Amino acid sequence: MDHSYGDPVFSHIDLIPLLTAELDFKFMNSDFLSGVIEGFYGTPWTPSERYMVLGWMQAWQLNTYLYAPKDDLKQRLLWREDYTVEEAALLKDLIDACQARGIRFVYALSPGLDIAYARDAEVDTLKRRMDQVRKLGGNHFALLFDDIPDSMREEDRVRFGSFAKAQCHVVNSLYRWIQQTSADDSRVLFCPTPYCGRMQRAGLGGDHYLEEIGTGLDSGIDVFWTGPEIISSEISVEHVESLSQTLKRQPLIWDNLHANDYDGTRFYCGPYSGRPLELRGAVRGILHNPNNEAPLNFVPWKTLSDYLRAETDWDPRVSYLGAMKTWHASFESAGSPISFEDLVLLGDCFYLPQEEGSEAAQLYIAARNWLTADVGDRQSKFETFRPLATRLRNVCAEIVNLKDRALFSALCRKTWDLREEMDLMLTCGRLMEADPNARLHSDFHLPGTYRGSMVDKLRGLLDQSEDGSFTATN
Ligand code: GDL
Repeated sequence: MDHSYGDPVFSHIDLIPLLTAELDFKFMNSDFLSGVIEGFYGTPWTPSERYMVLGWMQAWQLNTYLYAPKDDLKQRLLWREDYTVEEAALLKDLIDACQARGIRFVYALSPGLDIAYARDAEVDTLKRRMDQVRKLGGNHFALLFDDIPDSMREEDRVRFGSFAKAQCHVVNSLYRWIQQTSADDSRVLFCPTPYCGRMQRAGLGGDHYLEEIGTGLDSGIDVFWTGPEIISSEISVEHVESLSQTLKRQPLIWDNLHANDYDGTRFYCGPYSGRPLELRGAVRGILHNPNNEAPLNFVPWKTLSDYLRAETDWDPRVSYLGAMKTWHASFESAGSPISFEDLVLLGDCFYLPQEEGSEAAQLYIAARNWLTADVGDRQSKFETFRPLATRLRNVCAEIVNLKDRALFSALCRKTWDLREEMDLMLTCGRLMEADPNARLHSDFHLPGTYRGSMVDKLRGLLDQSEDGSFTATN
């Protein structure tokens, strides 16, 4: 299941006393689920990363951790296989660590890739798998049916007639069994096959899938939903209210706002945003599936916690700057110091999937104004761009000197690309400065090594326009 277990590493935890206050807010009580889903594709977190995450969660009163790494083989592909003794011991440590911090541990299984819903033995297998986790101390479970084949086996069709009914049968059977045999407060969470508005409109899972879930799934089971999209820049109250009618319960938000598993070159450290405060009253909870790189989630979770605690006013940018201020303490460099202002400039370049922070937006406009200017204006436009670009270049370069090597590892591949672009642009600017008609070239950006990947080449063949459609490039 996982890698080496060392002692818990509490890096950054010395920051926590600054952040912990006596908190007792409505959306932080334990019925309202708030917290973290380890639910991304890619390498699962290491034990020490998980301890760090749990420490932050405890400090920020996020009450639920959902164990669902897509690439723990026994969570998904090999869901029928028990954990070995060694793996079980690691899981027990994690469950204990959650309990010690007052965090609800939820264990997820994703059997949807190949489960035969009609076979009772499959339900028994799921019970056996859950029982192993229960013996380790876990008593909350999730059954996830996201990202699975949208076709049914003949035997399932004959017995149930629809995907939704087949899934209700399996999940209800497990729910009843858990209710009879577990602690009173055990929660069961369910992720439907269509789990966002776009999938619902596309009819994923078959006709009336969500209606059948609404009527067929026991009302005590929570249903996940990611919003209008898989990665939703906004989730409105109206959107979830209309869904609640269909589901006959309020949804539980699976929030992918900061997930970056779909693009290894990016990460998101912008604030939790695009969700009005009123959303909290319209859902059963908000669980956040974050950046793969655990250390990069400091600002996302701190701002999520601020959002959950906010009473009447909520300004994501203010929350972001406050969280960045605290995170800045982790950017101690063995080389030249990194200023708070430069960290914000860097953070603004890795803000949110559909949005740059204001300083990055300003830098982009300055770059565009310079490169599209008439020859006569170019120099003055370059003078606006140059100081910003130089600061950004230097802070990217300084990342290699971070004393916090876990933070360095998490950042270095992402900041490398940005530094390369700044280097190239500054080189071009200098050449143009000397001669407006100079041939632009750089000895460090040569064909093949720079932008030479197969992916880059393929990207060059299709242009995407703003409405999302593609056309072949000429
Ligand atoms: C998804 C996956 C999730 C993944 C995310 C971002 C859900 C319910 N499932 O669709 O595991 O990390 O997109 O790529 O969101």
